[in-house]
Amino acid sequence: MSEHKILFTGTMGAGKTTAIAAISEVKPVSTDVHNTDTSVNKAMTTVGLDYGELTLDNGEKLRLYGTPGQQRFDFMWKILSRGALGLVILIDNSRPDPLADLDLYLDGFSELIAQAACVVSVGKTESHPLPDLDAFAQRMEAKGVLCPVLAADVRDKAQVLQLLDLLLVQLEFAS
Ligand SMILES: Nc1nc2c(ncn2[C@@H]2O[C@H](COP(=O)(O)OP(=O)(O)O)[C@@H](O)[C@H]2O)c(=O)[nH]1
Ligand SMILES: [Mg+2]
Repeated sequence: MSEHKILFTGTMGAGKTTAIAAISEVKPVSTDVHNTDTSVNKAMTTVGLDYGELTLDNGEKLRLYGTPGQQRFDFMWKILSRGALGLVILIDNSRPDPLADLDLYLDGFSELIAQAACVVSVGKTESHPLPDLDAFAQRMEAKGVLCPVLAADVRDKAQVLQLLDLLLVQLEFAS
């Protein structure tokens, strides 16, 4: 049985913990600790890792990691990226500058994105439709990055599975 590592990244509150919990077949591990960053309206935040597992129909096991969101932990992004097959970038569209958030992760994970599959998932679009998907696509195009971008609500298991499908299709595991 083969195993593959998939990363979920994004700002605090973008939905890394939610997404992994939605699809993990084991009780997810989350190192959420008390948030001392008062600029973020969220009781808990992830300074470490999320971890979950999902077995695909073909028997392959996905190890799902949520990265720390904050740039000051970008040294961990590199460590986590080793051997990863795919990256899901979660965008919180209710934040002040979601396109700048995208840039942060495109740059921070540029090596992984060049070698592996990626997908950009824009969340909270029901209340915050802008920037629209075109704007994200254009931002990537400007950087020469080609990742599918779609709106998704990671509270919904089916939508998180769809994100994984989009990664796996790029890796041609879907066949
Ligand atoms: N309304 C709405 N809430 C969302 C959506 N996606 C995620 N959330 C919520 O946003 C929060 C994300 O928190 P969490 O998963 O802890 O984010 P993390 O810091 O990236 O791990 C949760 O309260 C989710 O229920 C969405 O598309 N719409
Ligand atoms: Mg979290």
